[in-house]
Amino acid sequence: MNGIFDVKTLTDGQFDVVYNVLSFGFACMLATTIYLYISTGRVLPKYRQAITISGTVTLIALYHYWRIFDSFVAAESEGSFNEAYRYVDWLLTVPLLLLEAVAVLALPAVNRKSLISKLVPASALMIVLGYPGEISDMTSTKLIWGGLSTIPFLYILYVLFVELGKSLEKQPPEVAASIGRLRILLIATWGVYPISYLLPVLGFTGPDAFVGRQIGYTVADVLAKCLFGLTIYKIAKLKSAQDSPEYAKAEIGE
Ligand code: RET
Repeated sequence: MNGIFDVKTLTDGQFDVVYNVLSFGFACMLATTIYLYISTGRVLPKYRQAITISGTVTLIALYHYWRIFDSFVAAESEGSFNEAYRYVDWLLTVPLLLLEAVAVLALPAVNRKSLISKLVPASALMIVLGYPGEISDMTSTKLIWGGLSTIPFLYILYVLFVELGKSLEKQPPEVAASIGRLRILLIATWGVYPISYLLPVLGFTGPDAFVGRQIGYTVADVLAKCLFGLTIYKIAKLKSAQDSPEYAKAEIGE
């Protein structure tokens, strides 16, 4: 049944849970997009791109949650629910999330380009390799593609923790602490995706695995996109205040 889950097999209670979770995801993306876009002017110009990218990530997700929600509701009568929207969403938003994290650091161009040239292709590869396993009902297929997708996943973590760690030493302590928290947030939320993916392998079957996966992916999306974007905004404000006393006085009152 190739990536298509038959929604008619859900109980009414399960249907409502997924319905509400998807609706919650949509509301979070909508609110965060508006908030981030109207806040771009509240940081110094060199940090604005990071905020704009963060708002664009939630805007792309807003569109996809609307499509996912629509497809889920339509599937109540037609049956089939397609998981491809999520993977298209991730294919666009995961590289952008990494770009926004690199952009807010305002690193020298060589460091920035080197990080981007590693992180962006690796993140796209991670999503593309995960998809064949996501849409398969066979445990072996899920494990093989999941395993392949884990290689770029681990590589991304290596780049973020080892290579980025070196440039953290050059940041002021308060900023370095915020960036440290950003990385913890990233690993804690990104880790939810492979766990949700593995639910069918871990013994959850049919509708239970479907409901668990929708909750896991949606909650992780809200944390990885909205909370992450808002943390980027906080870092941009901190760095703006460090860079400019006038800004600090006007924005933070210090
Ligand atoms: C897959 C397949 C199984 C193995 C791994 C995966 C990792 C997925 C990740 C997704 C992150 C998505 C984000 C979306 C938010 O915008 C593809 C589930 C490792 C890490 C951050």
